[in-house]
Amino acid sequence: MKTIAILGAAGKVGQLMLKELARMKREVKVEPYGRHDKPASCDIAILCTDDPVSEKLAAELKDKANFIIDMSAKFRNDPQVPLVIPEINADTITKDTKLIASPNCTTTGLVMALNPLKTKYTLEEVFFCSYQAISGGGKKLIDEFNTEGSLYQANCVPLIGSIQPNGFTSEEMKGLNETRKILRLPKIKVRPHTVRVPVMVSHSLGVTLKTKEDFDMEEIQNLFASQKGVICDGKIYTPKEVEGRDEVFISRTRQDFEDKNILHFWITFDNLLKGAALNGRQIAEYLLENF
Ligand code: 2RA
Repeated sequence: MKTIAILGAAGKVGQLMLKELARMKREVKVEPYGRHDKPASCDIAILCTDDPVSEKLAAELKDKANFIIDMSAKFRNDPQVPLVIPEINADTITKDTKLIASPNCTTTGLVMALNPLKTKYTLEEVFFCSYQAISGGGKKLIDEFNTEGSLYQANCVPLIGSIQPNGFTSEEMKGLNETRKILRLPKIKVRPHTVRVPVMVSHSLGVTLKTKEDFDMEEIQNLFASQKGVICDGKIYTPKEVEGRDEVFISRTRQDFEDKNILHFWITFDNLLKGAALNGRQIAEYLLENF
């Protein structure tokens, strides 16, 4: 039986990953480890750790694990490391791949929506404003939110991650860099704005997309609906309704009233599932099925 080691199993992401691995399509042996444990050899190691610990573990495990899946941001921009959403770019994993990165949650929802449109339209520019759940900030933010007088209660906080020298936040820069890498569109312009809102689970994004060609709205609806892992059925979805669901939900699709090559829509999805643990499990399943 194949063995999957979870590093950082006691943390929030690690706990979610353990729960998610219980949903594996095939039977596997799951071995939970702490962040500083030294695991035995395994088929797949999943690093549910922060950037510095992931860097250390990836080096330590390279001869012990056939594949390493890293859930942190450490390797996402490394050109040698595939950044994978299995429905979109599993083909970037080859037999020589050792390390695979799983993307940022907000980027995941965005690219799941953009990917099917890429086949028919030239995607030029995307603006998004995110409405990100408290749970995305982990235990630390959940505890802060539950403290009397927290800034995050009944409020919107337009700061996620750290401010970079260019004035954007680290979360916003992930939206740019990871979108370009996953979609293999190095020139797409991404205009991000990320905001924390008092919702416990499920991230949402208001998106405006500009393409070279004018949109055919019937085709747009069909393209969204054809993407595996996406639901776009004409209903309006809110974060509360999609908590615990695997799919990315797209609604409020509408063509701009002035420019026919501009499309507006709303995305909402469970940030802890497709935005994190579910994507990790899907990468593991892909590896077990194909290598
Ligand atoms: C957040 N995107 O929601 C982050 C989680 N990695 O804060």
